[in-house]
Amino acid sequence: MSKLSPLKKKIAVVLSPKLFAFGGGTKPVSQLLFNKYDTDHSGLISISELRFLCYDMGHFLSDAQFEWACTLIDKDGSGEINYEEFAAWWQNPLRFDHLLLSDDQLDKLHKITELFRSYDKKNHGELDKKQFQELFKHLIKDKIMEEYHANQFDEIDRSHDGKINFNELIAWFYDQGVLQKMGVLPIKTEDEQK
Ligand SMILES: [Ca+2]
Ligand SMILES: [Ca+2]
Repeated sequence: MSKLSPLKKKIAVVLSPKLFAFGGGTKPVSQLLFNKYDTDHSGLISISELRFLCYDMGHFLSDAQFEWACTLIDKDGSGEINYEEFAAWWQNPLRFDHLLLSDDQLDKLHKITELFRSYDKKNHGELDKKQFQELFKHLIKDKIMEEYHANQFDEIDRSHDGKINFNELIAWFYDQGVLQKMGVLPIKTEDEQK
């Protein structure tokens, strides 16, 4: 129940971040920012453009944190960030908290990386269906995943190329709450941050 008067309510709506527009447009902030930092207007944000964006917003990331930022935001592992990927990250109130991992969190992430690599026998940076099933057995044994997830290969393979790269696995882990469970991301609700 809001205690705001009708006029104040109206102002609150006008100033809500989703509707807030600058430059006279009515595009969402995420779209305006995307366009601003896509400096070469390729329709994608490159890794160097992302680095500039973070720095420009006052967040200086270490190399390890920045590498993680690319993994987390570039969900399909294409090497660039499309608008959909950018908006999904930007709309999360914890967007920068999720990038600025501590050494302890990065250590836990490293364990996932090592595990993924141990099944990527030929260092292709991605796992085929058979390799992924092997990784899956391991994750089930470690109680990170459940049996019923076993048939979700196509869902995890965001790029639909029949292979699962590390970014795709992380994106799926993120959606399933696995990163919190493993201590890579803090267990905090979005409300606690506000
Ligand atoms: Ca991408
Ligand atoms: Ca893929």
